[in-house]
Amino acid sequence: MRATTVSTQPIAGQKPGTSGLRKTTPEFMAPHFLENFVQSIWTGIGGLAGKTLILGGDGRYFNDRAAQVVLRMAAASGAARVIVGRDGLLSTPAASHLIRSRGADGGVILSASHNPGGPDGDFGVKFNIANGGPAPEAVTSAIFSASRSITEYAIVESQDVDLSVLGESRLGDMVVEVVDPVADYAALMERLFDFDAIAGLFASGFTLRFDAMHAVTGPYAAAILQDRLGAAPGSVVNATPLPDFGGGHPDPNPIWAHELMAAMSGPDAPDFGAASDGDGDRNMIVGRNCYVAPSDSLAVLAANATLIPACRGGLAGVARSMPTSQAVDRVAEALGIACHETPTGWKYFGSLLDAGLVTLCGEESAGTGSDHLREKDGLWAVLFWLNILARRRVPVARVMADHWQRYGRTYYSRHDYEALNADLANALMDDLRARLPDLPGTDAAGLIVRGADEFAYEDPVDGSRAEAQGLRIWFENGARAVFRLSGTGTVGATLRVYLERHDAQTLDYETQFALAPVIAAAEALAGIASRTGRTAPDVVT
Ligand code: VG1
Ligand code: CO
Repeated sequence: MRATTVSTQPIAGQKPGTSGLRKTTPEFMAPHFLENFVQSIWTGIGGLAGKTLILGGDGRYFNDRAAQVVLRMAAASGAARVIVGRDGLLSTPAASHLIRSRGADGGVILSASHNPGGPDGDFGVKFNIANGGPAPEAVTSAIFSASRSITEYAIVESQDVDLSVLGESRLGDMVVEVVDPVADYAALMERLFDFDAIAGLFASGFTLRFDAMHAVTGPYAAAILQDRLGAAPGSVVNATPLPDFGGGHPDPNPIWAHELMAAMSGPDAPDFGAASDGDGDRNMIVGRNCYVAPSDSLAVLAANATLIPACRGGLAGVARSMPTSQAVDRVAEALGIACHETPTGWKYFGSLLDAGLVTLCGEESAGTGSDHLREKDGLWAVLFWLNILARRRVPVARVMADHWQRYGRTYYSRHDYEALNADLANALMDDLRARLPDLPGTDAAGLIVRGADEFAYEDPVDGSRAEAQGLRIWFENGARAVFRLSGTGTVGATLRVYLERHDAQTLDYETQFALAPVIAAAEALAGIASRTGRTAPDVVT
């Protein structure tokens, strides 16, 4: 088989963001775009000769074509073996697990995660390293710099590899091994959780609705929740991955998973509801008439961790991204364990997990995970909750009420302003950043500012530093507002405003009401409405 060298030139904008490179699908499908980026990955990791890679994606539009390109380019660059999920599918956590369990050198995940898919949607490529986790900053910058000086890429000429049949074939000298995307992952889940207890819960009549949002978790959830654990057939809805996610937005939050939210309200609602995102690493948890905020979910998992077999011996420590609420800090304090605060994005948890410093970690954006692999893991979080409920045998609402009773309630919300003019958004951040030193002691719509800074992080394991990770403002009543620009969008800029306030007395406020003073203070400080003309956020979670 002949490897062809194709001349190309650098294409601007191939800088990986919070989680891989994301662009609109047409941009990714433009001539040489994907090929340039894939070749830049190979260069950025020091070549592919003799290496083994994992490959899979979330099934979105262009997943199938892109998988064939990656295979042909891996063969041309001398990879020894690529292990691919059947039909080119793998959830992000399943890919992370396979990298680890098969001792691979890394993996390519074809996904733009929670971004919509389809010919007019988004596409993305992520590269994970040998520990199973997202490539750290040093690797993504090497990839980016390779993309800026690329002159050619190598690709073999061949027919498409048939990815619908399990087993091995060859592409030139490279072995292509097609594996069941679910099997290894399901076996891992069975080792971490008490499947007998969860099966007993379902046998007792406990009802579930898992909304796969037409994304990659459908086959995983059906196999594990229905086939192995005995949830009633039909408990997993929207279970078939579709190239455009059925026209939906595969982002598990009350806005985009409104169908699930509606199904979970009222006396006849199922006992437990959950949803996941495009690539299966996020989770939304909702009980009957009871939405669980992601930051609270992380805190509840930490507080109840010893109920699952994998954590029977306790937690080494926990970690959360900086904008995530401090609910889990309160649990860590009570448990006498460390709570690490990292920048947004799963790549920052990897070294802490590798070093055994933390067992659980999570983000406010519906991501939770543990040391079982190196990505956040949607279905894992669902099973964790089910294991807790199987042991405690109380409704979700009661778990939350008990938790708040003990730790107080950390009211929390994120307000997103999407598709802003990028210059305008940058100017808003620049101006606020410049004013940070003068803010302490000033009054912001009635709240006195106690402190303000720009978050920077030094990794305690490898000493690497990440600067400019969000503007933090604390108020005298203990409330906090954080301002950050998203690193996953594909159009303009998205401003995220993270709002938080702890209350030990009143536990049943409506969230936006409880946060009203902090929302007003954030507006007074940043002038979002006057600068952007937006009077309300596009998405409130
Ligand atoms: C967002 C979330 C972040 C998450 C990232 C990837 O990033 O805020 O917490 O890790 O998406 O999630 P940003 O930069 O847009 O705020 V996923 O499931 O889309 O890969
Ligand atoms: Co995701």
